[in-house]
Order: sequence, then structure tokens, then C-alpha cells
Amino acid sequence: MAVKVLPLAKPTMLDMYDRMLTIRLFETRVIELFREGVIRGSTHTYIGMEANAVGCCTALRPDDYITSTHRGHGHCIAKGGDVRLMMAELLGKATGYCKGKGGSMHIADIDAGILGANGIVGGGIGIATGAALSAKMRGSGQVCVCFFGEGGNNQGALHENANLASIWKLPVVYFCENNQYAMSMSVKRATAVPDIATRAAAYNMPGVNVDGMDVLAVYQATREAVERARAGDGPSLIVSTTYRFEGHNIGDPQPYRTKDEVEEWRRRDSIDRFGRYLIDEEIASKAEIEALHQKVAQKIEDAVEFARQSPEPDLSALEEDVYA
Ligand SMILES: Cc1ncc(C[n+]2csc(CCOP(=O)(O)OP(=O)(O)O)c2C)c(N)n1
Repeated sequence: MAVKVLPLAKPTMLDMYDRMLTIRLFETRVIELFREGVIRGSTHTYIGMEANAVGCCTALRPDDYITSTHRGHGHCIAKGGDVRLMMAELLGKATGYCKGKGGSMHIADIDAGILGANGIVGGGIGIATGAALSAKMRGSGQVCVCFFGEGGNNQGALHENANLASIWKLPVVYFCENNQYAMSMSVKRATAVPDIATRAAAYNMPGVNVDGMDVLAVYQATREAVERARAGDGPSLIVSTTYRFEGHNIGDPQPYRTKDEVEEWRRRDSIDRFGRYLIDEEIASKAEIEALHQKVAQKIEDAVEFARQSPEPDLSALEEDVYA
């Protein structure tokens, strides 16, 4: 791996691999269940981007916060969300995170510091900045990571919030997942600057680029930004170069990109890469990696079974938890 990474203990690295694989297998089952008609509505999968959420959240404390996006399953799993409650929510069951009434884009787990997925592109940015302001005012030492896409990066909210966060030195890390496309719109056509990280200069904060297919590089970049935030030195912008292997949502025919391009990125798969690293560096044996695959597959099947067996919300709950 190219980037110099501070040492991580073997259990931490195995846990990172476990979480990356959990995201991959969770999303793979989501696609299957969607095609079966068991999951309805719209769902955006995180397949291909696993190194981002996992590398980033490994640099966080359990009580730190994240805000997420419409493509939020990976962030939720990486920060410690419960795959049973997530799957139940996707199946619209009463045991789900939102009692089956929110679906994919409203999953939150406040106890785990997950301040919510968000169907509004850029909708998490103000929430993250507010959470960081709250942490600063309470003197809690918490940091908030704000995930958004390169499409979200062009929302005005980012620029208002980045300015405030900088002048108030808020403990927030703006983490832009540049997966090259916002729906069908290529970043090259939609964004005025070729290097999004240079935008940080306008807010007097560090802006760094990172290889979003390298989980250790993402961990290292986030760790530096988190340390700066926790020390009271203010926000940072991290821009990771990554790719979603599947369509924007399930059913996207993807006319805007070639099969060759997708294949080229699939060859950079971050899970294969990290698995090879663990074996080559003799951190884990092939047998340990295989055992992890089996354990994770079992965990996902258990979540699917839990969701399938769970009851539908009762009709009497229709107006519960409705605020507006
Ligand atoms: C404010 C707003 N505008 C438009 C949409 C429709 N929309 C949903 S996802 C998306 C693309 C977002 O792209 P990006 O932020 O790069 O995230 P990605 O899907 O690539 O993860 C758009 C335009 C929306 N949900 N909210």
C-alpha cells in the first residue's frame, strides 16, 4: 500500500475486513430481495465503495457522529448499525429501525452516533455542522464526519456550512465520496474544478485527496482530519476517488458509462485488495479470511431471516411518530 499508515492491531484490521464484507454481502442480498419484490421502493447500494465508510469510521470513537446520504447502508454498517434492524426496515417490518415506516433512506441509530441517512442530496451537511457545534458547546470532544457525494458537493449548503465551521473551528470532517457520477451526470461535466479538494482553500481548511479503493489510506487521511478536529483546530475536507459498481439505484440501465469502465474499476476492488494485503503481510491466513467470509454470510442470512419472520407494522401504528 502506497500511503504510510499508522500501525493497526490485527483484531482491528480483521474487524475492518469483516465490516467491508458485511456491507458487500448485505447489499448483494438487498439487490436479490428487491428483484424478488420483497423489498419495495427505491434503494441505492454501496457496492464498490466499502473502503470509504469502513476506513473512515475506523478512525472514529464510538461516541463520534456521522451523517449519511441516500446511499447510506455502508455508512450505517461501518459505524456499528445492526444489520438485523436495517434489513427489517428495508422489508417494511415493525422491528426495523423506523418501525418499518421509513425505509432505506431514513435509517438512523442515535446511540451508535448515526444521525441518519437522508433522501435530500446534501441534506446531511447542515446536520453534521450542527452536531459539531453542539459537541463544541458541550465540550464533549466528539467529532462529526459528514458523508456526501460529488453531486452533493455542488449543493450550496456545503459552502455555507464549510465557511461557518471554519470560522467557528468546529470538529467536523467533510468527506466527499467522488464515485464519478451523480445519477447519470459525470463529475467532469458538473463540477467546475477538476480537483474538488482545492475548494477547501476557500474556507481556509485542509483539503486532501485519497484513494477511496484503499481502506488503509482512507483510515489514515480520516485519522489526521479527526485529530485536527478533536484538538480544536477545525474542519477538513477529504475527497476520496471511488466508484459504485452497480447502477445509481436498482434498475438503472446505466447508458452513461461503458462496461469496460465498470470492469476496470472492479479490478481495483477494495475488498480483494485488502484481503490480499492481510495475507501477503502475514496478518491473517487464507483460512482465517475464509472463516470470516462464512461468518459474515451467516450473519447476513440471519438478518434476512429475522426480517422475514418479523411482523408488519400494525394499522393502529399508522399515525404514531408522525411529526408534521
Ligand atoms: C436536493 C435533491 N436534488 C436532487 C435529488 C435527486 N437525486 C437523488 S440522488 C442524486 C445524485 C446524487 O449524487 P451524489 O451526491 O454524487 O451521490 P451518489 O448517488 O453518487 O452516491 C440526485 C440528483 C435529491 N434527492 N435531492
